[in-house]
Amino acid sequence: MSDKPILTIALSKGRILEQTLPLLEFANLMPKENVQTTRKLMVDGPEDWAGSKVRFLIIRAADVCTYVEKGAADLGISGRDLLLEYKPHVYEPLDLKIGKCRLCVCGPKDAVEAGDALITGGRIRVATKYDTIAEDYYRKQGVHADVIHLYGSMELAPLVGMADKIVDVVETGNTLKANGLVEEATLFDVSSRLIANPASFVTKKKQVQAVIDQLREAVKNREKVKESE
Ligand code: PRT
Ligand code: MG
Repeated sequence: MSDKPILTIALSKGRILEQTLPLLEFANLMPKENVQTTRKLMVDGPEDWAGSKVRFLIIRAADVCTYVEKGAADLGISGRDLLLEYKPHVYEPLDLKIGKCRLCVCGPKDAVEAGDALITGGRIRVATKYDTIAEDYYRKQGVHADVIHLYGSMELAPLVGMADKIVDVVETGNTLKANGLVEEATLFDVSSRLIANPASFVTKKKQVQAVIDQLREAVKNREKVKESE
């Protein structure tokens, strides 16, 4: 039996996994199996990485901050959108500069272009999975947001008259356009962040710092390659 400490890293399955893997590869931190196809939720990584045995958790993007906050994972990769919404007690030592998008308030093209804010009696119906961000945004304008919590495809809600606006992330803008919506306001720029459990930062300082350093180099390398393209 190996008595090496285990370093657990939570990865978001879904759209940012594909951009995460080249960074892990550069850092020699690769999962032993293809995490894009395996049905396993826990996958082994290198047996000896900075004195630790590494393992990966492959979980829903919105759950990564929970695993890291609770200490079930030492490190994780999460979109800034989710960190701003859930405000987990974690450190955020590195911007990985992947999964770039922006968190926006969007509405029906005709209403936005006509300057109609769609506020009725100081209230507005907002479809989103970012409940707190949406409520805060409208509260600051003296408007009460009746939040309709959805898990995806927010763009449909105004189309069927269920909501006046949506608060969601936008990347190319193609989904908005295809559904007759436009951006009304940009709230935050988003990219994926490396996050760390505060206790792991102390108890596994050497390994956690090594991951930060190696991934920082991987990000720098990726930016350099992109510039030269
Ligand atoms: O999809 P699932 O329900 O499993 O989980 P999830 O939506 O939480 O995860 P996933 O993998 O879809 O997104 C994970 C993270 O990727 C998000 O938290 C963001 O930080 C980041 N990201 C980057 C995006 C996008 N770009 C993006 N374009 N997340 C979602 N989208 C969606 C958006 O919701 C909208 O429906 O893509 C659509 C808009 O794309 P465009 O290109 O048409 O503008
Ligand atoms: Mg999604």
